[in-house]
Amino acid sequence: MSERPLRLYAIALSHPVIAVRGMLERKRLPHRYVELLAGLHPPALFARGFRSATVPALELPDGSRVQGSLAIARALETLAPLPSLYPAEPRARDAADEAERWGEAVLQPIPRRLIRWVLRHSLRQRQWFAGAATQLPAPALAGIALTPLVPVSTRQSGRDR
Ligand SMILES: N[C@@H](CCC(=O)N[C@@H](CS)C(=O)NCC(=O)O)C(=O)O
Repeated sequence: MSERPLRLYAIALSHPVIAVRGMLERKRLPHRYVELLAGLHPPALFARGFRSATVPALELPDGSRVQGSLAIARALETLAPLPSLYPAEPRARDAADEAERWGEAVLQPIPRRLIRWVLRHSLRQRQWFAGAATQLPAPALAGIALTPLVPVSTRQSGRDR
């Protein structure tokens, strides 16, 4: 019987998802890309057995689930060590680890907060988002439909400032 493929659960425009797609590409790992509806992805992840609300979320061939781009990088290194995502030379490796930590803790939250703010405050941005980041039809109308959902979604993820 053939092994289950890796499955990457994602939403469009997510920067950590784009990072994980780069990792899978570098390692040439075949996988299924499953795009969820942005904003409603947390319940979709829980329904699939994940324990937290964020993408990227990866299901491994043995059925185990990993979330968070850093944890996914480590899991992929274990699953397929070569080619490595990291430099071999120890000092370069330390620098790569530091850059990775900074990217996750400091850089990542900035665009996330910006997009939540503009989605709350601008209908035009909600309409753009509906077209660019969801599979919803008729972005102009979908943007209006998102109006009451955006504050709920940002409150749920605790980042509505
Ligand atoms: N540090 C995490 C961040 C994951 C994250 O916050 N993903 C966003 C999309 S970019 C998300 O799914 N947010 C949903 C929520 O916070 O409820 C990583 O690198 O994977």
